[in-house]
Amino acid sequence: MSAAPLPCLRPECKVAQTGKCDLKHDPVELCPNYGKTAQPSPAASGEEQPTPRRTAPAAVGISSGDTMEWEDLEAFSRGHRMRTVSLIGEPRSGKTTLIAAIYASLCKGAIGNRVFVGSRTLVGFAKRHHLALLNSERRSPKTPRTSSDDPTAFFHLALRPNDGGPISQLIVSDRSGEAYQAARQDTALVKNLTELRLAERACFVLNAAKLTNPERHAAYSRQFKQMIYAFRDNGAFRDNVAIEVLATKIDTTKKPDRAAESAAILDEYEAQIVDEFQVAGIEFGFHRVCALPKSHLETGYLGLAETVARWTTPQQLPDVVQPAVGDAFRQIDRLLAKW
Ligand SMILES: Nc1nc2c(ncn2[C@@H]2O[C@H](COP(=O)(O)OP(=O)(O)O)[C@@H](O)[C@H]2O)c(=O)[nH]1
Ligand SMILES: [Mg+2]
Repeated sequence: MSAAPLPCLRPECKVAQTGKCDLKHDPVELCPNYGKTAQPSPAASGEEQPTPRRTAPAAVGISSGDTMEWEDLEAFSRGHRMRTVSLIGEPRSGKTTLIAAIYASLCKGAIGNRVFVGSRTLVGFAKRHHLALLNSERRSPKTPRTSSDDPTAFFHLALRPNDGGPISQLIVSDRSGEAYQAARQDTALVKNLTELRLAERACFVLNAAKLTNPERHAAYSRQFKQMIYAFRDNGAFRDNVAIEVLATKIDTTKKPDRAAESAAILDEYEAQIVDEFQVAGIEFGFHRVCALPKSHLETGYLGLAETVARWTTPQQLPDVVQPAVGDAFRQIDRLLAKW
């Protein structure tokens, strides 16, 4: 037989025998201890209590401002119509410096007629720019090497034409030149260059310093074209991709002792490459930039505004407006016909 429950929580209270509350509550039911039994503690009962489930508040993502990776870009693409450019080139061709130069130019004001509206990757830009230009104790500026282990980095810029046109959400990808070099040599690796499928515009960065160097010209000019062929012919790009060759380090070709010779080499190579790669239906261009005029200061920064303008030219979208119906039956159609 189980013992009757104690009518009071306080063991010294005699309410069970006398019917009177030790604490003088009358009626006894008013006593907060009356009719309650002490709960055995979990430790005393030996039972393991389930730990109460705590639901964490939903995490709020705070952008670090560094370059975007694939997951960030996927999230970004769900909310924005992007203009995508992939910078492609062998190591040390000048890809990262070009990005740093565009950022540096925007820090001073509009670039050509494109005004800065915003960026999700300002910290990423600032790091590249800082490392490209501000490393102390160096006799000349130097961009740190993009490591082959680094994932593809995506930079973002929101730009608006200063005549008030629509804002372009520009995304530029940068990755280590080693990955591109390896894929040129072994085309089985082309499929790993996933950022290229995303690109509306493939920008092959041509190192003009190497091209115009008599000792390196032959090998380099061949390898450069080989890279375009390897990627284009192995399905690296989407069907309607625009391809451009961007000859950078133009300042190195302007040194007075070899300027005429270098200009002739560049012109000839441009004519050759345009002839080979220009196909009907695909935009193809050859352009020149100087992103860091350290070899010939007089050249100055060159071609940056044109480059950004090209990358953010408003797209010609198909017209989806219904043609107006003449002499329409419905009032709404007649209204539309007036416009
Ligand atoms: N003279 C000159 N040097 C440049 C120019 N652009 C880049 N460089 C230098 O070329 C080297 C490689 O540049 P980087 O941007 O790191 O090449 P990446 O490997 O293609 O990203 C660095 O030392 C840069 O300072 C340029 O327009 N002119
Ligand atoms: Mg780099």
